[in-house]
Amino acid sequence: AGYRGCTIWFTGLSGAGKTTISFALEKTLIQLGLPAYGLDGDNVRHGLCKNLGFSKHERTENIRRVAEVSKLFADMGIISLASFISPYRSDREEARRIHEEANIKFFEIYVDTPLEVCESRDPKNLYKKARAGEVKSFTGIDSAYEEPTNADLVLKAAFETEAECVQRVLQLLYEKQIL
Ligand code: GGZ
Repeated sequence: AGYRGCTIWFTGLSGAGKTTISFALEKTLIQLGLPAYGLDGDNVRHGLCKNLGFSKHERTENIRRVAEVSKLFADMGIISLASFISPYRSDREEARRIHEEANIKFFEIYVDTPLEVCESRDPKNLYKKARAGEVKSFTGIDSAYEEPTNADLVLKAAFETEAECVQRVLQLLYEKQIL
């Protein structure tokens, strides 16, 4: 079967497992001979979006830019894996619209990990800093996260292994005739 470029959009809290799952998926897709590329805060917020912070307005602009770049990757035939908190429903809808307008498939995946679990992981101590008021407007603490209501897939990453999550995304791509 041939492959089709598309965007797989992972949304969820900081520490939910978005990047971990998407990079494992990227590795698997490449092993299958499919071009895939992961975009996330680490490779976008230091470059393309380095002038943006975490206000509502700046997050909206961050998501818009990433959606435009991801669309271009997908248009080149790449399976683009975008992992961003993308806390606002309207921003995610705009990302979807940007793709659909260009006839490019877009799948929203909600990495649904409870705040308590994310906060207990806290690999960068950001939740701790947010609780202490040292980091402001932190998603889940003093900034909103609007849960998806119509995601293409929901991953309960606290209860499913990384490998199971990857398999479920592959299954989705198969059902949607991407693979
Ligand atoms: C949320 C923040 C914040 C604030 C810094 N709120 O776990 P991380 O560290 O590696 O991932 C988070 C990342 C979120 O960037 P995104 O581009 O995905 O956000 S959004 O989609 O809302 O634009 C976190 C870190 O940046 N970080 N400050 N205040 N996350």
